[in-house]
Amino acid sequence: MAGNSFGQLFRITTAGESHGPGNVVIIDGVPPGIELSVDDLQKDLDRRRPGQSRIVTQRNEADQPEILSGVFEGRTTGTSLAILIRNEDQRSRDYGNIKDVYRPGHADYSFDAKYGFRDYRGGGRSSARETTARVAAGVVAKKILHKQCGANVLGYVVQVGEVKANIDSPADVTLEHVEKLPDGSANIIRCPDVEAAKKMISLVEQVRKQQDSIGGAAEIVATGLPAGLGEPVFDKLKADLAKALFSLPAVLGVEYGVGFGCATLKGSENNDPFIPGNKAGEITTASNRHGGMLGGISTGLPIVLRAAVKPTSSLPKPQPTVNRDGTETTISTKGRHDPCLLPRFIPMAEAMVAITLADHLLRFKAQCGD
Ligand code: EPS
Repeated sequence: MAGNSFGQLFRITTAGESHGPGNVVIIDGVPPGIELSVDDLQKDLDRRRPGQSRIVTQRNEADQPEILSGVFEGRTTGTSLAILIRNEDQRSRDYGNIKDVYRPGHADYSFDAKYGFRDYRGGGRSSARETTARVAAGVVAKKILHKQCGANVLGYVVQVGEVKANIDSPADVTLEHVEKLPDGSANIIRCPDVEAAKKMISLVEQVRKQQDSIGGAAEIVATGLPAGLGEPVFDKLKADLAKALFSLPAVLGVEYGVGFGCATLKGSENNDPFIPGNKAGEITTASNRHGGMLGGISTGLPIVLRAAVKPTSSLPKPQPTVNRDGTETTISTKGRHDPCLLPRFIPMAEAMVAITLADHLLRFKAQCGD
């Protein structure tokens, strides 16, 4: 009922709020013997953490994970793995004025309508802060994918406002392209098309000056997976990946492969022809409009997904709204917010995709063997 768990054989359960003591994840189903350290977790947590650049929230937290159980002498034991990330830099006083007022675009109204009251500090349980726990779990999932089949999951920004990136071959983008510019400095927007990245950063800086925010889109690519992940009906891989991405805050759309572009295509234009692969007996397709899944089951081609992320709802700019008794008022949100969610969305999206794929890989192996 409560919906705080996700997955079957690789199962995560999270707890925590933006302004509580911390966020925690308990992971069941981690195979024994996987090397795991706090430093491994920190790498992706650093890519997600607030305060990492001038174009994200300036709430400054180190997001250092503590492994509470499930690891002994640097390797997973196979028992439940618990990871805690403490909250450090909360300023709950910023939220005193929204206790009885509904911030447009936020979950304030729907939480009150459901529970009768809410933790109004930050976003409470619906805060992006909760994703610290998922990113930590995502590191474990990435390790399982890599160890068991050499698979890799990588995300990057493809659109901010009207600025679109030109990515010729999603499967060839590397972590280096996403994190660094050619001069070695940090690619703070996480768009591998360098010209588009510059324009995106200027746009984010411009909307921030206007006390506003801007939306965008991310692409997430999984390579190196075998054919066969996903179940035929309700647990299609595409359905579980969509649920995984839609469970992240601010996601308004998910598509894979040609996505909504299929609406204008004829069947003969959309079908990817099957062809012999490089190795004897191997089968592949000449193109990848199907985004690596057919019948909701992986084909072995790269899985290519996109998520549309809304502009941050919290704005310093005054917006009309109502308070709890329905009286009209205006609100200007205090606190420290991202003018664009996309740069920090990337590790969150990678984590949810990796968690889903690790679960389906374990399920595939359990039923169909190696
Ligand atoms: C959040 C509000 C902002 C964000 C925060 C989530 O922080 P503050 O509570 O200081 O206003 O910066 O996000 C994070 C700190 C994070 O790690 O993602 C909220 O609405 O809860």
